[in-house]
Amino acid sequence: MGDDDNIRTEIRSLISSLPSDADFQGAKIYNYQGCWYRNFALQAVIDFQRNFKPTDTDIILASYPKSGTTWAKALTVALLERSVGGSCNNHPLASGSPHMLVPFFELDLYRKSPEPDLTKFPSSPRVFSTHMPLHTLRQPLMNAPCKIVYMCRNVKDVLVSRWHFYAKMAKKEVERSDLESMVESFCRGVHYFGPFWDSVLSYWRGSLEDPEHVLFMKYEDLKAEPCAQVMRLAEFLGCPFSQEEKRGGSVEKILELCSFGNLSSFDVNQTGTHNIFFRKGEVDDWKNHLTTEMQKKIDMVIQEKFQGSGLEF
Ligand code: PAP
Repeated sequence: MGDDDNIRTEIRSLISSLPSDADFQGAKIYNYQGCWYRNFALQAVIDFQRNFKPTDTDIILASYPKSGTTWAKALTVALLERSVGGSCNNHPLASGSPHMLVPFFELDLYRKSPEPDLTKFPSSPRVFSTHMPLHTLRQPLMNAPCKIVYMCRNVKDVLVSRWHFYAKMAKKEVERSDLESMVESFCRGVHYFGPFWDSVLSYWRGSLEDPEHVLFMKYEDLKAEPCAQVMRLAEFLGCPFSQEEKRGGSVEKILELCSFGNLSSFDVNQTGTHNIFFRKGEVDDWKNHLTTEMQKKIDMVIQEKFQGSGLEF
């Protein structure tokens, strides 16, 4: 089925008025509110904006793709469900992948239906995810006091992760020419859910303006100081660890439950795609793949776009 087949006439005419370009694979992408989307995701974004009704306790996990979304989803589910007990085998994460437990607005819920039934949502509080930039969420959230967590990752690792992911999806070996095209489209700012810097900066500024409702996290920090970062996340979500839990090793248990090795070993293949979200899970793997020329190009763009923001990679 082609990208256009499920797009309603009304949305088609709206989309046709938007700036368009092609991503690194040559697929058509459209710029809506400063962000690039394929048309099926854009239809879902518009339906989400029109129809989503927030509740005060909603949690939204946001990220640019390949920044640690799966990990953030698992950690959030594990933090909220920690009364379920210590055994890994009877935990919701053992029978449902993080992506099934925490659906994306634009890639799952509103992609399937313009008005999905959210009354039977599996978790309470409801936990959603998105790759949309913060300004696109503002209008539908209507100042509801939702908690928004943004996971950010070094863009060079993001690019390498995406390159491998793309090859896995296309069921082929990684090809250098694809990586070159990705770096090119990244530096132009013309890529799915990009520009990267607009995604990151929207949430970075949001977190500075409203730290009670927007938490900015880094994949690298989670790797370097996992306990401190998980406690920070729990605090932000309003479910801090008690002293007794800390003494009992609850933080470490959650980290173990959500570790790369553990999550990737769960047999949760209902969607058949669980394993494509796990590759290496390391920091600085880009050093094994990017040429010096690619690195320099990316560094120049990053320096220019993040200058003065206070954010460092
Ligand atoms: P998504 O945006 O498509 O949902 P996302 O989960 O953000 O994907 O990114 C996948 C990356 O997170 C992979 O990185 P890599 O290609 O560099 O290896 C994946 O390995 C990594 N990842 C997934 N789960 C974990 C985890 N529990 N701990 C650390 N890294 C993880």
